[in-house]
Amino acid sequence: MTIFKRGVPRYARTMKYEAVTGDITQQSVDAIVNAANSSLLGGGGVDGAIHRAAGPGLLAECRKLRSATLPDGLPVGHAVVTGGYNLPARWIVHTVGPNRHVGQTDPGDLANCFTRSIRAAVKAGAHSIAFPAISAGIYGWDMEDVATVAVNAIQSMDTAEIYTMELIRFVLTTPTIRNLWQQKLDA
Ligand code: AR6
Repeated sequence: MTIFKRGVPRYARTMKYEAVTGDITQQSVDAIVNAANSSLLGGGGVDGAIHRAAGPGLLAECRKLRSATLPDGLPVGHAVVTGGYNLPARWIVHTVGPNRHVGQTDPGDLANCFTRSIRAAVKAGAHSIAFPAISAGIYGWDMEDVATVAVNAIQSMDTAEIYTMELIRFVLTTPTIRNLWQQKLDA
């Protein structure tokens, strides 16, 4: 039986979650998420890797976004979509995680990064999305806290709102970190 909620078939598709070891720039998914900074103009960590792999078209689109719609930059916990350029992914969702080093310790901001990135990807038309461990690098959050916040936030989303999303993948850099995220998914 199909249950309808707000006009969409609630159980029309099955969402799969997975945690893998790898490089997010190499993921063949519809959208990858960038742990960016508010400037959107690149940086280190996964942001630097994504800009290098995507090529100069990405920076040009980010500059246009800044001058057209985001003159003050992208606020913490928000998300914006660009093209994927030279990446296998069609879209990049840029989000800005909270930075513990400047006192941004609210888990709600981090939760928003995950949920708003999924909403932005769904709106663009993505059926699959890959996340890095947002804020667990240069921004100084504890990896287990990030995994807990991410999994709880995503699993609390209204399924009707994101029913077209079929795959949510977390891309981690070591087997130990991957296993930690898998434990959160299995809990
Ligand atoms: N694929 C998957 N994960 C990666 C990759 C990769 N290619 N490269 C790094 N990671 P970080 P943040 C992991 O520092 O903490 C930038 O300068 C990394 O090991 O990239 O949100 C931005 O411009 C870590 O576990 O993001 C901002 O200024 C996780 O991705 C700032 O860093 C996130 O680490 C954002 O800091």
